[in-house]
Amino acid sequence: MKITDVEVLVTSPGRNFVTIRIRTDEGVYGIGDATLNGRELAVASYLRDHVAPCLIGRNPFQIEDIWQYLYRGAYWRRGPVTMTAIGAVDMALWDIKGKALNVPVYELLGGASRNGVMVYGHANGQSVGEAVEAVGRYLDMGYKAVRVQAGVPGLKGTYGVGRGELFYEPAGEGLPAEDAWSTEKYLATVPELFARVREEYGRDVHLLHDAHHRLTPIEAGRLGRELEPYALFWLEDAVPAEQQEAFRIVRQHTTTPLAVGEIFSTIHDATLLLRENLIDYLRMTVVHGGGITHLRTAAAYAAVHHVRTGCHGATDLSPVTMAAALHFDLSIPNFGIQEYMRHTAETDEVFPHAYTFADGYLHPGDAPGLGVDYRDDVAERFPYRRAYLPVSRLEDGTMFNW
Ligand code: EZ4
Ligand code: CO
Repeated sequence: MKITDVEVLVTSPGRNFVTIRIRTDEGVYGIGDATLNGRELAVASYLRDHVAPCLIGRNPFQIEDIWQYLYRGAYWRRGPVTMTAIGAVDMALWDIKGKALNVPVYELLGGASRNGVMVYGHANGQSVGEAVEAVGRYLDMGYKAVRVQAGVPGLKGTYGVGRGELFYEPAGEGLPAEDAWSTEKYLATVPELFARVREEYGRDVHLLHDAHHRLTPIEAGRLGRELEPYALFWLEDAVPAEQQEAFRIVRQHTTTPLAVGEIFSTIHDATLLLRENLIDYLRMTVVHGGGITHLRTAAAYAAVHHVRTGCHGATDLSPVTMAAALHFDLSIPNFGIQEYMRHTAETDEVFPHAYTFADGYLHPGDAPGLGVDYRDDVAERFPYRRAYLPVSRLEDGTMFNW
């Protein structure tokens, strides 16, 4: 089998997605997600202009060799644009192999290790009261785990607080929106939020929270400690993780489990975190972490250090990534939880998929390959629109972390 064509497809069914489709001389094709939120066209160009010409004529069954060729061969290793591009190619190759052999990808990865993949949804509200109510709606839908975020009084545009009920979508058209941030105001609301949620719904639900890279190590230690009575499943992105050593301080001050890694590009972003047991969940995912091939390396390294996975699964990760993550999650021994933000109906129409939700669990389905397709006829109705994630400033105007 030989690769004959590589297409890079850009569509915007409610938000932008970049997709790669790799065709072969035997008629089998595979698709992969190449979406990097707010920087989509950089990856599209990387794939179209630099990667596609090198793939033509190769044997798509040589997934590992092609991964090494793109990683080592670029000379310029790592980085989100490169690793997203490699991730997209890798997904498409696993899809091709599954379809050619007529098995779902999880069978190629060692087979199912569990019946389904526990997912968490995003409950949020402008106020603590609204967020508490939103948790109830997720429990009614069968979720066993819920992430909870509430607006911070006095701040414009808090991370994690959406406009609709199910579709939190931070990216917006036009130039980047500007949010305001105050750590003092934020820290004053979060413990109350979780106290209210536990009071209302009891102990029998996993609760998660995302601090989204906003805290210093000592502030994160304080928040983690104050949340201990509410027994969170995890506190996510407590501090920005460029400096892995910072997690030593957080760890010294709290037993709240810690998750990090949605913006990591390779396992090298997490080696110290894992070696020193500084985290509990690794959030790298297929699209931004170099594909299924590299995520297997990352998960294996994590397993040695008692760390489980908690793959990123926001709306900017397309249904192709969601499917790839589910095949991966189903197969590995140290799966923890999977984030699941539902896509809009338009997105699901562009990407018909075999995965299904029931009783708080997703299952990738048993269609050959990844079980996701791409409908050109629908995609063409939604041309690319420039969009950005927001930026964030302190109340005095200082640029901060979004
Ligand atoms: O901000 O995916 O846990 N989920 C998140 C997401 C990220 C977006 C960025 O593109 O942190 O909401
Ligand atoms: Co996050």
